[in-house]
Amino acid sequence: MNDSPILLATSLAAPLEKIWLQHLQAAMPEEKIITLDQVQDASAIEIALIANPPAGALGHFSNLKWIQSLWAGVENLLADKTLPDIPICRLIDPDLSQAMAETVVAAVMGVHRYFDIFKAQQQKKIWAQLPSRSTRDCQVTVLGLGEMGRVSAASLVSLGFVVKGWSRSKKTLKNIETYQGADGLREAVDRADILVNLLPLTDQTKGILSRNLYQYLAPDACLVNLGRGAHLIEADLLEYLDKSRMRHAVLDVFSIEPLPEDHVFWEHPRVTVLPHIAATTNPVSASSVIAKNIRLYRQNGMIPVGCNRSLGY
Ligand code: NDP
Ligand code: OXD
Repeated sequence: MNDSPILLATSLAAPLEKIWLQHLQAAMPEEKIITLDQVQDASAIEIALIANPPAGALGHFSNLKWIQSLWAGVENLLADKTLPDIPICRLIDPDLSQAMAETVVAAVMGVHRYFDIFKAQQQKKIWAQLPSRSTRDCQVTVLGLGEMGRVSAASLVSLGFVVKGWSRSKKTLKNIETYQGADGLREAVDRADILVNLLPLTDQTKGILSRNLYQYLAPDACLVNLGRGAHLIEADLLEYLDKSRMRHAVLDVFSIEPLPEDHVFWEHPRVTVLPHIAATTNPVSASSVIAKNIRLYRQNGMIPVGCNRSLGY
């Protein structure tokens, strides 16, 4: 048993935090993992595992060396000025990327096969067929080619879609036309039938899903937003949907979550609302990833690559 306990600091409901504690402890029985209320000597703690901990909760852990988030998105953590200036590592878990790819395929296939239209027809008891369209004739553009975007884009390629991808730095990916930087955005989305957002939320990407972008999409295009709610300018999307310049939007993330009961998206005929489930962290696989990270640190002091604070992700 290591002398320095690992801190688990979350704002999860107690039963959920307990589940995490059990899985983490099972994945690394050689470690002692404690929660905030069990800390006796704050100076003994070098590693904190966190999921949106209460603001200021880590301020007095003077010997913290690194922080491991239980989530993939870190925009709230990087915005929290009370966190010490040490590496913050986000969750990189192949199971999470696979879960995301499955959601992307489900959402893209759903609109590609017109399930949105058939659902609307069902509500009016309309029996009307639509001509089938090949995936070869459907262009999907994926914004963000990181842990989530790459696996999702590859899954779409395997189904025959014409896939384009956009990232900050240049990428070479098999059977995917890639574009980068602000200059590459327009070409990446040009005439896309389906636009999938898997970007992190940063100062550069906030509000990116706007009419400035929609104007380049194919007529009747569909949007799949699985990144963050603040990527989306809601008024622009509503205008495009209501004027039938866009056919459908699948939205998993919202500026306010849970989505308020009176929000127009709930009953909008051209919107599918998902309750932020595109890729939910799996405590079993995540604990195994985190245990590996901690063992590497214990063995040779290696800290996993952290987020880049100046880039914001
Ligand atoms: P990564 O950091 O691995 O990838 C981010 C990608 O976005 C990279 O390809 C990066 O480019 C690109 N990017 C970042 N900024 C810009 C920019 N200004 N212009 C162009 N490209 C940019 O993140 P993940 O793939 O792990 O996760 C992405 C996001 O998905 C998370 O931040 C989170 O918001 C969301 N998410 C949502 C979930 C859900 O359930 N809805 C679950 C998990 C994550 P480059 O490769 O050049 O660095
Ligand atoms: C995450 C998420 O960032 O669930 O992990 O959105």
